Amino acid sequence: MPSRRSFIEKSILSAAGLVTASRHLHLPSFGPTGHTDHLVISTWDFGIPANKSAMEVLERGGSALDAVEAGVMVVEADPISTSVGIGGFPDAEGDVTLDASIMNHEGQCGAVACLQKTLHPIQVARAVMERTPHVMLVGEKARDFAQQIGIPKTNLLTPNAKQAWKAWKANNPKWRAFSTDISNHDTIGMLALDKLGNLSGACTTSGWAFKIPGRVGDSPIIGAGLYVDNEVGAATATGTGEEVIKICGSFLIVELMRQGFSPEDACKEAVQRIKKRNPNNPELFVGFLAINKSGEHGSFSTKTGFEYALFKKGENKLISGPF
Ligand code: SD4
Repeated sequence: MPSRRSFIEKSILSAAGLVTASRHLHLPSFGPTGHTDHLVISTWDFGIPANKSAMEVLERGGSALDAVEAGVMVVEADPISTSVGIGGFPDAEGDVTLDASIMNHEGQCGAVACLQKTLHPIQVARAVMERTPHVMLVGEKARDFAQQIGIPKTNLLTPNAKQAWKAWKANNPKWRAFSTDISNHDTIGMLALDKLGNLSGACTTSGWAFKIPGRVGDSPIIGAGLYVDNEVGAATATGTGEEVIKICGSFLIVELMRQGFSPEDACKEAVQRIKKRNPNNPELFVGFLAINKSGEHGSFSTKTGFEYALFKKGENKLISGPF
């Protein structure tokens, strides 16, 4: 039985004859309980161990929110990853600064930006959501807040990252030649659907390698790097955050799914908008990942090379996304 709201939305859609939306109209198949199996999906190959941790939470009946937090924390704590948490490449002055956001099925959200010396920025983002009336804390004051809630300081600059920064600095004394190459853009964005059919998402990164100090990307910006609407679906982004912010990428994708786009078609439309704005930049990388309320998933990226990890029905696999 459709709700009054969805009936009205569909009627308006047909009455208006919205060609674009109806061309993509996609009716998700719901299981007997109103949703399909629980699942977790996340960007890049480090999504595999992250999904594993998140799925353990979902399997024991935990919430999607707890799952995404536990999942991304695996990558935040991994010093090998040079684009998330400890081991992340620093800014142009050699400081590792982190951006993170989290959003739950009630539309509650929290974020931190330009946060230093904190092993798990996602925990601070969640605390902003749950323990303050605010959505985002930034910089030194975000670190003060982390201290107040008992999160100790951690040095995040590993010897490997320091060496990479020194090598970069030797060739870029005036912070000029920033690269948008795919190699320094590897945020983890994770979306989960739990056994109750609720959605949540998390996104965490050290951002653009050797960025201008103070730069904040899309990952902590709700609607850009992450968005969740429990009636519709969820989306997250990786890649050049400036371009994601300009089109409100994740919010756009969720709104397109609301109009009937499949997750993949919604991601593709977002990518096409970015491509249209950047006709002369074939190297620009942005990738989107989305799931809808019935657990269907999809991705799309501006160029080849994007992969994501999907854990569903006992199988945790890496998928090459379309571009
Ligand atoms: C940013 N989108 O800061 C983030 C980081 C990234 O893959 O590079 N993601 O722009």
